[in-house]
Amino acid sequence: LGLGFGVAASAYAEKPLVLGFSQVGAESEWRTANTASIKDAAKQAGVTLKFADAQQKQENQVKAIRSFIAQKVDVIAFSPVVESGWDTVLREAKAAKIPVILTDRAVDASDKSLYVTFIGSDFVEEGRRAGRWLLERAKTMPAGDINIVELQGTVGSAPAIDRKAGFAETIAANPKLKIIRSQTGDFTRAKGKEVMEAFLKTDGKKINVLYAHNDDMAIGAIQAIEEAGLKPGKDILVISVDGVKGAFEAMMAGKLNVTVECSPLLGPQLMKVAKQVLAGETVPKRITTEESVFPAEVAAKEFPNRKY
Ligand code: GYE
Repeated sequence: LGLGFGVAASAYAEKPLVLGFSQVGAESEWRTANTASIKDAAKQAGVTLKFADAQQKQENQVKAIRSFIAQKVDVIAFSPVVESGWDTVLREAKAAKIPVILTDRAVDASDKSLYVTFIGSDFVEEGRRAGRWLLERAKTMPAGDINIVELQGTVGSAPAIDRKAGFAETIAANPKLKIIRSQTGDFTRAKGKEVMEAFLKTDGKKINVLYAHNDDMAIGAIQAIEEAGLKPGKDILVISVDGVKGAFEAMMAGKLNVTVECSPLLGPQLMKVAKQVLAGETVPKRITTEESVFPAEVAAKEFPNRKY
């Protein structure tokens, strides 16, 4: 009997998995929902989470990863702020035999053995979805050029590079669609507003469409459009990506025309994969999030179902 208890007790005493997570920052509604998802899922899964916020700086992420290596965590996960420049620190993790999981954003490392898997959205497809919405809408617009301004995400980040590429590739099907200005707003409301103000100052009357790489920049830009005496959603069509609650509110107010969904709720999947990796199971190299598109017409109906 004593032995039986002993076995049970040691099973309970199993050490919880220690996960070091380096987050990009807190730049958007998407990001805060992503952080909440990871923290909640860690608690649910009994994972000990060491969480570091990099304030959108790669050097801070490198420091955090090095400190996770020094602390000998079981698994490291991070959402790389930009795509390039990770080889050295990833090699350090590999040398320390700590598996690395990428979440949300990709790296451009040529050696794919430097990470186990990448969990996140297909950003090129998101850009294409935004483009397809506009191609359809363009059919109902007056003859002549349709001038587009673009607010890009963080320079060098996977979502900015891919959302730009997918959109450009798609709208190329209609030569009337012209991107007249394209600049980064770093995924924040404040910068989205600031850059849109500059666009409006130089090209105000010419602008027919705004394509923003995330909802927060679109929301900032909407404010700039209103302050310039124009109607967002009407005088200037507004397209964005993420599908956060703020975007649904803007759609219900008639100020945003469409948002392409990008789910930040990656926490549960990350915990599951971290456990599988630690148990020595093989996991797919790429785990893609499933998403849809929400035009303003369905916003009121969908709003109560939104989880972020
Ligand atoms: O779209 C944006 C955030 O990497 C997918 O980062 C993420 C992007 C998201 O700041 O709002």
